Amino acid sequence: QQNLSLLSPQQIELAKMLVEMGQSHVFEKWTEPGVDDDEKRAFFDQMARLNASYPGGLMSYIQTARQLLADSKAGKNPFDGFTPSVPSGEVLTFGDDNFVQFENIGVREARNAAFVLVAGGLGERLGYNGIKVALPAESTSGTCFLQHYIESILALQDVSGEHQGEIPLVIMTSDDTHSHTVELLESNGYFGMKSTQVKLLKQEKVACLDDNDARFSVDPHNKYRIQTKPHGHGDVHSLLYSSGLLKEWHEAGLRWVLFFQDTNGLLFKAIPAALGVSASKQYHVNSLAVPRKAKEAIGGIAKLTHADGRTMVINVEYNQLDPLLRATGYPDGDVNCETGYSPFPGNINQLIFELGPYIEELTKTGGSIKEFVNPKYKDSSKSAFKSSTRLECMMQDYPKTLPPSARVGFTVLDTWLAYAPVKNNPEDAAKVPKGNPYHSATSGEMAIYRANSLILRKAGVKVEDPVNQVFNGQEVEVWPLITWKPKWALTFADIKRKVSGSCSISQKSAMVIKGRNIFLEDLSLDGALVIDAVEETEVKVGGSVQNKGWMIENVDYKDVSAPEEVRIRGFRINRVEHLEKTYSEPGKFTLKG
Ligand code: UGB
Repeated sequence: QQNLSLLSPQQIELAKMLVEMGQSHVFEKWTEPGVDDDEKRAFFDQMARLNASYPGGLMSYIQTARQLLADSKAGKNPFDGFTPSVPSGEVLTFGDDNFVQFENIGVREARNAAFVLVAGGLGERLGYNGIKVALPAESTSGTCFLQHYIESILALQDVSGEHQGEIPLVIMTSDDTHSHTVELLESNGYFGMKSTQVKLLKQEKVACLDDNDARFSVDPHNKYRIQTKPHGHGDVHSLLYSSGLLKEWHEAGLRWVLFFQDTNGLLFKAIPAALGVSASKQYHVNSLAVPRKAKEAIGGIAKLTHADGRTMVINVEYNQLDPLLRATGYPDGDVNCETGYSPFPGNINQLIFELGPYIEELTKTGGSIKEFVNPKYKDSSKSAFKSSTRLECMMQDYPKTLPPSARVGFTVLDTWLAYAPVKNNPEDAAKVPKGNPYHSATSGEMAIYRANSLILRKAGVKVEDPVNQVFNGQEVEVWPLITWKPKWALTFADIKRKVSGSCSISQKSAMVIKGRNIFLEDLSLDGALVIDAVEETEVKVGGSVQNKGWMIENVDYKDVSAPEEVRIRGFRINRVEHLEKTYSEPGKFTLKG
């Protein structure tokens, strides 16, 4: 009964489709024709966007939702007929010959790679008010995650000084993160990357559903809008496909696409070796993994074998692994084995795909990924929801549609080397069961110092043992505060080239290395040292550097006088005394403490 002349033929089609698909309630409270016309037009704009951004359009969204909601109501197990077992993959140990060999291959392969950062998530668990990629990964240099990622990619691009073209970076954003991400990049000159090298792809949200018939939820604040929520990181595949970038990369001769998440300050220490594994084993899909504590909130990688003989190696989300195990002959569910870890490696959701087979698959699927729905029911009749729900999808579910011939593998790396995300707020982190990782801003930062200390130890530096300290209710190891720019060292071989003689670093020390050609030789550090040099300059740092150094001071997360970035990690660095040297002239220099 609305004034149809207001609508374009496409909008009339959309309206008809909505009515036919059982959505006439969305028009129920509309005013008479001629009133609120702008709002009504805006409603159709929203519908057109939702229709265009979902593979197959809204009709397909509603049909899939009905099916998945019916399965959920019936308690259908998404893994029905499948039995899990522990898959075999490549297990690496940092610094051994195997690891070094893979790093060597991987670091050379990186120039054939494109990187894709999924950063559309709001990070509700962390509760930080800004975007997560803008958070400092560590406080010695204040480098934020996005800067660290970009500098790591640039360092990979420059390996051995051969400028072999640019490594593309795609960032998937959402309405929640897009404008802040653009602002962060633009106000920092893209952190040294060319602006044309970075592409942003914004994911759209999907319609929320009120009931098992998949009726759209009308926004309680505006009767001319449908409520929407994020669809999950799985959107990255259809967005990449429809952007045309995959084809462009393929034509440019690229071979790998690496997907990674927003807040893992260790990731790039694992990338070269994992990429080396992909190249050597010719994996179409390679998931990076770490040993996983049973019930830890990361997915487990499992081999699933169907009664009909089909098998796949796939991530099983943490909330599904325990019930699946219980239903298939493991009455204790997800428990640690004699190693103290779950036998299923933990998915850290850093994925390496071979581009050719990836394009081939997406040409068939358009990039749509198997979805799931997770309604919170009011009662056991499962006929009504506590709040609206929506379909979701995960990027690691990509292998679910692959044929059995696809080479799907994984690479397990030491947790201390590869994985320290910042996901949990201080209060929740403090409640994490003892022995399980906090995944907080506190633990994320301390993990960087620990990894750098352990890497230097492995290269022969005597790094003193850490002390235990409590920040925001979380007990962590405090190692010397050691950081370096990715261009200083990407691989263990780089570290070994840059460190020689007899070096030692005391626990209360801090060391920040910013320049590329800085060599530590017979250095004994007991204090704080910050050193930078321009590209053409070589600096040998040695002797005994001793000063009062930097102190770590506790900050309570409830102390609103401190900036949020500081509060959530529970400490700040008080720079009492340090030796800071910047070499801005070309040449060879020696710094003797
Ligand atoms: N993200 C998006 O870009 N868009 C979205 O709509 C949602 C998220 P979370 P999650 O590493 O510990 C994943 O929320 O989804 C981005 C794996 O599924 O941090 O709970 C977001 O910005 C799980 O198997 O994680 O769990 C972020 O960069 C396990 O590996 C990324 O997606 C777990 O991560 C992940 O989003 C983990």
